[in-house]
Amino acid sequence: MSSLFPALSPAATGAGADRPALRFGERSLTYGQLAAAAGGTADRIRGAGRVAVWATPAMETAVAVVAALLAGVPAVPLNPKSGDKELGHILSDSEPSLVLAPPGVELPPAPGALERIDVDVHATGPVPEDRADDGAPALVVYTSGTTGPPKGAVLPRRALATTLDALADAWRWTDDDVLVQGLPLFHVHGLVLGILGPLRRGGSVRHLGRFTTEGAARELNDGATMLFGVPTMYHRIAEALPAEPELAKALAGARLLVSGSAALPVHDHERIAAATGRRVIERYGMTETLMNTSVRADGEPRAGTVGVPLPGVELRLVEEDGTPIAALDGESVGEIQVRGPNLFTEYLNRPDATAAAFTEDGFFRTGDMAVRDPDGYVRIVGRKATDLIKSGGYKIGAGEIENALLENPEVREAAVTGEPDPDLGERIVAWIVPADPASPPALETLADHVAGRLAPHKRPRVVRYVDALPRNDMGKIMKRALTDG
Ligand code: MCA
Ligand code: AMP
Repeated sequence: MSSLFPALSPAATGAGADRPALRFGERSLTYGQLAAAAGGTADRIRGAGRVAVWATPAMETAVAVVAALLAGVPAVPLNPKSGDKELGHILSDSEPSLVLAPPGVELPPAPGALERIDVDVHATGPVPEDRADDGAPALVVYTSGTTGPPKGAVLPRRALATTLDALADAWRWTDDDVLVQGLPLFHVHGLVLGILGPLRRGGSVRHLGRFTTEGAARELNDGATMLFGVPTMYHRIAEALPAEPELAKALAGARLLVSGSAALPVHDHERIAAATGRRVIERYGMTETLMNTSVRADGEPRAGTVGVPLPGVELRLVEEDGTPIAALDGESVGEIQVRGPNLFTEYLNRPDATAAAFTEDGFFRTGDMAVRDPDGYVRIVGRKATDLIKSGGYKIGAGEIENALLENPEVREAAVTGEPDPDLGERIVAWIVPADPASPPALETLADHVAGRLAPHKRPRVVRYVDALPRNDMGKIMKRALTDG
């Protein structure tokens, strides 16, 4: 039983009430104002079973999530761009008793049917005494698997606290730090690291609403000390640097530039280093595990590595049969398995999937393949499942998209793969056997279909028409045989 946000306690806000906490564009809240707003909102949701949060990239989302955590009520962040099918699944699976949303925002039918509380960022109420247990659920974050709909990873308060404190240790992250970021707030990266992180430290965050290189440059040149982003954002920075001297100056002056959610290509690392004299550091995590490894602020930011295990995280590489690989030789490839207080407790309503995710001795099977260098640095070299695609830092399951595509009458058969993309890391490719070969469905039709049902980031970016899908004797689609030309 310990407070997740010591800086919001009445004692702390007495002395530090005027310290900046959150800024979204023109709107900002000090610690005193945030304590009052979250306290007021917490008061209205106390006793709720679970609350959904309509997670727009806005102040209301931060206030809503902090309020839920203060009230000891698990929060389920929803992607406000999710389509009907995805929203329907998440809501029927997580059964929130109400939804917290910004005033004036229209909700689609499924969340619209729930009791709604408009988040008032000017509300006032006392910060409740933090009584929840460390093992109590704090967040349920939905994450895609290879097949089927997304699973809700239940993250206990302990995982949030330990991962953020481990990052503070690794990054020398303090209350003097001012973070700038433009990440979505319905995933761990933007929400846990990018909002709850600064608040746990007593520092501040400026959220850009949506990421732009100009926004990042402006804030870093105006006092921000850290930048968090996915590789696509750093790729866009690398592309923009030659024409934007303000951006080079901004990055050169930052205390820490951190990339995560997917691998940052060495080429982008090198271009940024050459133009700014600064190296981006990478950390490696997952929705289910929060953060596992990082290059430390005082460590060597070697391109292509994600650094060393964070304090409290046990990490091992194992062979196919589960035998641990002891060698730190930079060559022996194994699956990363992790154990520690940073882990989730379960997939909601999915005891089968939860059981399959852990080894007998309590290690979580990440599905990521890696080697370890002689000094212990972890180098991720691939993924076990070809049916998981990382696009723009979002994890997307091929099966989920295939199912959505098959619901379109113009599609007879569908297979989805990821292929390399310089901007997104991987782009989603739909291989389609059209119902009517004489008039195959256009890419735009399929993209709209998937965006409207699931989410825009899950839409195919490329479509390839085929007469038949390559299948093995068992009838299983051979994805590796699906290559362009
Ligand atoms: C385009 N759009 C559409 C359609 N086509 N909307 C509906 N239907 C369509 N057919 C809209 C999109 O919604 C978007 O709107 C705009 O057009 C541009 O789309 P897109 O090209 O996809 O966006 P982008 O600007 O290229 O996005 C790149 C991005 C984004 C900003 C880097 O991919 C992103 O925010 N990635 C972050 C992912 C992330 O946080 N992952 C963390 C999970 P609009 O512009 O209005 O949105 S991993 C994690 O949490 C673990 C723990 C970890 O390790 O971090
Ligand atoms: P998600 O399920 O969306 O939380 O994504 C987690 C996955 O993102 C991990 O299993 C990795 O495959 C990938 N990932 C996260 N950070 C990194 C990184 N720094 N380098 C390579 N892959 C990463």
